Amino acid sequence: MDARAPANLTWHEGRVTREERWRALGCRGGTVWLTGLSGSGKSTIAAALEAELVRRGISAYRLDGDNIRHGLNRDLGFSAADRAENIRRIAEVARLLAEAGCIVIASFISPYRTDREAARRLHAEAGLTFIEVFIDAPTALCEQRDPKGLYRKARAGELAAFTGIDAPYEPPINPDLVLRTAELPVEASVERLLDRLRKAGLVQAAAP
Ligand code: ADX
Repeated sequence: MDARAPANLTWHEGRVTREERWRALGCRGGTVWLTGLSGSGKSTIAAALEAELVRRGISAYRLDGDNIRHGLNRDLGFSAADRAENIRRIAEVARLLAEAGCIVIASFISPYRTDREAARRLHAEAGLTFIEVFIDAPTALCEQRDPKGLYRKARAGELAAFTGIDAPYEPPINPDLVLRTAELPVEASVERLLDRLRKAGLVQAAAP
């Protein structure tokens, strides 16, 4: 039982164990967490990996920064506290989807180590795989790409607390995988992710 759980609530066990669920559905859940600057390539890689997994008949689902902030997290901004709450909620959702048997592909700047570590811990406590992937691209390159024009706005002083300009990004110290998108085409990144997923036992060795 979680020591922080509110009083007067009872956890209800279902009739199906995780193993029974996964065996019956032919799936294995887990979370791939992509972290990196805006414009580093997280969303592109996430979409490509999702498409490849689904093509193979694997239940995969993307959780993406901009999308989640349209709905579930529309009440949150970009202060350190709001970013922490953003990541906390997403980690909880990822854990639920992973438990249900999905390979969750979470792509969020997630600039703070402590927030990412909390997401990892949440999965570890539940015995679920969590793979942290650093989407590594130099700030200068992200700024040059500037797919949404946000670096330009930040430089012009029209957007405050923009990651990489006037808000911090803390790179992972010991990520499970690093993808340097300045050098690596998207397909090669997907191959490396598939390798990592195979190693973790979430994807079968042979492609169908
Ligand atoms: S996080 O820092 O809380 O993990 P998240 O990944 O959800 O960020 O959202 C990042 C997206 O929000 C960016 O891709 C960008 O489109 C948009 N955005 C708007 N304002 C900011 C800002 N100040 N810093 C970073 N991203 C911002």
